[in-house]
This record gives sequence, C-alpha cells and structure tokens, in this order.
Amino acid sequence: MGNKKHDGIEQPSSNAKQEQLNTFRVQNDGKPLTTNQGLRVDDDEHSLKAGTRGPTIMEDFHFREKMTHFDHERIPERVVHARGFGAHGVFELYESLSEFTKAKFLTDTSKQTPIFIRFSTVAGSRGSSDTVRDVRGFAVKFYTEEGNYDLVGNNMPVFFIQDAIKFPDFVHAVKPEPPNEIPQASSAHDTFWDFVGTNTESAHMIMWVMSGRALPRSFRMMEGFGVHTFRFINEEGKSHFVKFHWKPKLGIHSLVWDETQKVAGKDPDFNRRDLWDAINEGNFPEFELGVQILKEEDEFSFSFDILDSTKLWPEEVVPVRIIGKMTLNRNTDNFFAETEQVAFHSGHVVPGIDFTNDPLLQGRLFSYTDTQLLRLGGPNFAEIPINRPITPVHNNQRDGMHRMTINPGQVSYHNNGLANNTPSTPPQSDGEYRHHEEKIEGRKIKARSHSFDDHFSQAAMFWHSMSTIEKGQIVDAFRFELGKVLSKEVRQRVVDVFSQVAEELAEQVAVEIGATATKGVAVEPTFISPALSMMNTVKSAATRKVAVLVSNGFSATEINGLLQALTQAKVKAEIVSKTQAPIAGDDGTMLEPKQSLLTAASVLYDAVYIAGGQQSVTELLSDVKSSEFVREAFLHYKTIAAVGEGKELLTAAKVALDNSANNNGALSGILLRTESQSDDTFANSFIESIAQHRHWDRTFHP
Ligand code: HDE
Repeated sequence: MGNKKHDGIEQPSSNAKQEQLNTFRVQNDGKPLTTNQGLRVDDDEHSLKAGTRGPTIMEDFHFREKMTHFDHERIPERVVHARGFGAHGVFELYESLSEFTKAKFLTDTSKQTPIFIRFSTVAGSRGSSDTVRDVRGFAVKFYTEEGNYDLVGNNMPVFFIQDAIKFPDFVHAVKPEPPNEIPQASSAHDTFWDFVGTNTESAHMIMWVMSGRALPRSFRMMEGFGVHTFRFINEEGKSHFVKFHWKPKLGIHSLVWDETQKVAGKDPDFNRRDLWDAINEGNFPEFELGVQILKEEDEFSFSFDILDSTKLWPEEVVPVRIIGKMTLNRNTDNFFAETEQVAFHSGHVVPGIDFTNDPLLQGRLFSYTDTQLLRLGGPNFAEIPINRPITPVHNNQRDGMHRMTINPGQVSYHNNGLANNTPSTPPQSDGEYRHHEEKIEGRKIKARSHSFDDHFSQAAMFWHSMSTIEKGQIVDAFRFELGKVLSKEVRQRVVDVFSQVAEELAEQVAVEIGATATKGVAVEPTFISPALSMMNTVKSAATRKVAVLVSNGFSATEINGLLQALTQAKVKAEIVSKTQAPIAGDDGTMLEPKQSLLTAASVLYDAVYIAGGQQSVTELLSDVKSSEFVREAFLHYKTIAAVGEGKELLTAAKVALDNSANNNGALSGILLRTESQSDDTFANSFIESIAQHRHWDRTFHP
C-alpha cells in the first residue's frame, strides 16, 4: 500500500484507502455461482422438492442458506441521520498549520489524504425523501497516516441544545409521534414545537432550520460546520481554540418550500441523484476547509460562551482562514458496505486535535461508539473495510462478534514480559496521541454556566442579517410549521418565544396562525453578519440542470448552438418533449428526448428553455402539462428563456411579462429572444441568468 518514504517511515499513498477497499471487492462477472462455502451450485431457480409438485425438503442447504441470509439483510438504521449518501474523495492542504497543530494532514502540503463523506438528513427514516425541511449531516472521515480523523458536522453552525443529556428529548420531540408514527421526516407537528416553546435554547437553531439552509438545492451547494469549539495543539503543546468550516465552491443555494414538497414526490432521491450524477459526469464537487482560530487568552472576550454550541463566531469578527480543499471524486461501489456501514465518531481524532468542555461535544464522545455497537452488531466495526484506518492497528483487544483479525501469539495483555512488552507505548513523545493537559477545577454539579443563559441575541442576529426575501421565507416556514400544530397553546408559546427574537417576525407569524405576538420584548441585535445571508454567495451556472422544451419542427441551428453553449458552460441540458419518441428538426436532424412531459417535471430543473418554431410550440401546447411545466418554473423563480413562437407557451402558462422592466420587456429571469439577437448572445444571457440561481425579486411567494 505504502511507498513514499517520509521521516524514515513508510507512508501510505493518497490512493491507500482505495487500494485497501479494492482487496475486499468481489467481482461476479463471468464467475460460477457458489454457496457461501464456495460450493458450486447446479440450480438457483428451484428449491429441492419431493416431486415437482411436492413439499420442499429440509436437506436443501442451498435454499436455507440463501433465505437465512436474506432474512438477516437489514441492520438497525441510525437513530438519527438514518438517510444518508456517501462518496469518496481526497483532501489537499494549501498551507501548513504547524503554528497551531501538529496533525500531519494539516501541516504537510505535499500530502493527499483520502476521505469518505456521508451527507444525511436527521429526522427521517432510511427511506424518507431527500428534500425535507431539516438539518443536513456533513460527516467526513479522513484516512490520515496517523489514524482516522472524523469531522462529524452539520450544514448549520449551531445546534438545538446546549447539553448532550437533552439530545434524546430533542430527538424524541422531532421524530414522528409515538401513537401513530406520523409525520415522517417533518418537524411540522406538535411535539417538536412543544419542545421549541419550552426549551428556548433552541431559538437560534430554529432560525436556521426555518431558513433556506434547511432546503439545500444540492449537497454540493451547502456549507459544512464542525459546530463545536475544538482545540488545535501544536508541537510545543500549546493550545488554540478552533472551529471548522467547509465552503462549497459552487456557493450556497436552496430550493423553495413549494418546490421541495413536489420534488419529494417526483424524485425522493433528488439530492442523492444530484451528487451521484455530478461525480459520474466528472463534475467533482469541491469544498474548501476553513478554520476560525482563537487564542486561549481570548476565551472570555465574547458576549457569549465559546463552549456553547448554540452560538457561532461571526466570520466578520473571527475570519475564516481557508487552508485546503476536499474533492469528491469517486462514487461508492456498494451503498450498504460503504455508506450504511461507515461509522463516524467525533472522538476519532489524531494528534494535534483535541476537545473542549463543550457539554454537547462531551456527550457525543460517549454516544457514537455506543450507537455503532448496536447498529453494527459488536465491537469489531472498525474492521469493516470502510472503517479501517490505512495505518496498521496493534493492540491487545481480542475476540468479539465477527472478529476478522487473526492475532497469533500467546500474549494479549499489557504489561507483558513474554513479548517484550509489545505492542508498546513510547517512553517519550513519538507521534502518539497525548491528551491536552487542561487544568480543571470545580465542584461536581448538575448545572449549566450562566454564560449559556442568553438564548436570543444570536437568533436575532440571524434574523437581522437576512435579506427581505429570506425573511419572507422564514416567516412562511414558521406559518407552515406552526399551522400544522394542533395545540393552540403550543402555537402561542412559540410565538411568545420568537417575540423575544424579533417583533416583526412574531407579528407576521402570529397573524396567520391565530396567535398574538408580544410587543416590546425583542432583544436588540448586537451584530449583523452578512456572511449568514445566502444572497451574498458565489453564483455559477456550472452543473445546473436545464429542461429544453422542444418538439418536431425545431430549428436545428438554434438547438445545436444552444446545446453547445450550455456544454461549454458546464450546464447540463435535457431534452424534454411531448413523448420520448425521436423528434425531427427543420433540416431532418433527429433528437432523442431524454424525458417526456409525463416523466419530467420543472421542479427537477434549474431553468427552462422553450425552443422556437411554430410546429414545435403547437405540439407542446397540445399537452396541458407543458404550460404547467413553465408556470411552475415561473412560480419557483427560475430562469425561463423563450425563442420566437416559444413566447406562446409563456402566455399559456400565464407568466407575467412586465413591459416596464429593462430586460427586453420581460420580468427578471424571463428571457425573450429578439429578432436582432444572435443564437450565441441569447445563449450567453441565458447562462448568465441561470447563474443567478433564482430570481427572487419576482414579487410573489408561492
Ligand atoms: Fe450526532 N449522532 N449527536 N450530531 N450526528 C449520530 O451516530 C449525538 C450532533 C451528526 O453520517 C449518531 O452513527 C448526540 C451535533 C452526524 O453516519 C449518534 C448529540 C452534530 C451524524 C449521535 C449529537 C451531529 C450523527 C446516530 C448531542 C453536528 C451522522 C448514528 C450531544 C456537529 C453520521 C451514528 C453519519 C449521528 C449522537 C449532536 C452530527 C446517536 C448524543 C451537534 C452528521 O451517535
């Protein structure tokens, strides 16, 4: 596996993990069928019977082995984050952080560290939809030369609770309700909002969950956060506080609520498929790793406690230093073996990374191993291929369910004399993990520091940092969620809580759900953080998906030119027609539609292009689904381009065309090609418009 020499020690290569996994791959192509004992099987269609119409015989070991294995195929799903999707990749470091940490993967810029990532939703079961309103898990396993390091984060920088002992309560509240297991993968029900109303520490996180951050357009377009404050420890043993960030190169973009609900029906695997396709097509998702670093001396220089996971460090106050990049470049071979069996743990650290006393983090350090014991059936889950480190493992642990390692030798204890006291611990520092010697003093007490008492300032900071559009979306989210709550007391209690965050928010929500907001109790925002608004993010058309609505009689020059321009800009086009039967262009060119109006829906695309040509448009118009397609794209703020007669489809779809706007007489994001515009110019303005992601300034909220 290893070949490069470094400090005289054999180094694993950047492909080390893939090479290791390859040794476990079993390729069936062209091979004879066998039982698990390696016995070749004569027939896999019929069980062994006493006569062709007789009973099945116990002796049929092949039938019994096959059926028994099948009966045991399921393992318990994760209690939270059950629905997830994984991919392989690599992490590269831009600059050495040796000033702060001795972690080798963060100090040697020549290194490429293999990683495995698993994105997830939190509340839903394994088979639930991707596009629900929820936090997204963002868990990365780094296979470093010093052992596995897991950065088990989320796509939001704060959490619902301050102390791990409340996690089971929070999760019970958000999960489907016990009497009937309803609703699936949704926080819009009484127990969740009852928890929010009675546990005000969740206020800040709720603001994030009610925002577009909870509806990501793509896993490739979300930020990731380590959430807790961790420690970096350098060679001298000096500690700094650190928070981890992942920044997506494509920017942060969300779907709109109405869209997510429809996508959940049309394609429940929307986010999975998006990641899978992007990697297969060579559009490798990239995320930059950033760190916010604080000196130990600055621990108490904030208005909040840095050990409180319901607080973030505004990026404008503590800048995020970008230090490296993760590229996701390989899909899994087998979902179960890799994504389902991967076992993360915030306690999997390497020298140079240590913990703080954040009471949420402290509890996680217990929970993750415990949960794997149940889920993966015993203490040997670290031997499962996806969980194995690329470094050798030597210790005196033995036996247990499904042990793979064969440990020869008489000795399995420490200290020993019979094996020269090996495996050994070094007498002095030699690359081993040493816990940071933090001085601790205090009384044993079941309580929380008063520095954790402020539950509203940062919730207010979030609200006041939002654009008008985002505020509108947050209000709508509260209205929907609370509108689904049956208990009037719960609704009122939540409004009482958010009256303390922002008066206008509470009022706008209250008026819609029959509750009353309290005036004059909201906290003053202490800070505005532009980095929190998604409006200020990177904008790019690359890897966006466009539906090209076209039928027989289209202009071949127009469509060829368009497809070429889109490919060049890395925009993915799909031909959608009335049916999937081939269609003919004006010069006889044939196109094979990838989708029909029956199989596709505009919610699965970022933009729509309506080709010109009377015959094409008339054929499309003959199916009412075409105007529904365009109407929906319009209501979801998407770019719609129409050429020539294509405008008829806009009219049929009742798409407002505001002649007072500058954009060639159309509303923002609605592009009509004029006679004088060339195919090229028009295609380019279409691409520019797609890069805007959505045209929020259209004046309605679907
Ligand atoms: Fe987790 N969490 N968590 N969590 N968490 C799990 O571990 C837990 C928390 C996160 O893709 C479980 O293997 C406690 C914060 C992710 O496999 C479990 C507390 C953050 C994943 C568990 C928290 C996370 C999990 C369930 C409160 C963001 C999915 C299955 C102290 C920083 C990892 C499993 C994957 C999964 C416990 C809070 C992120 C039960 C007790 C805060 C991304 O061990």
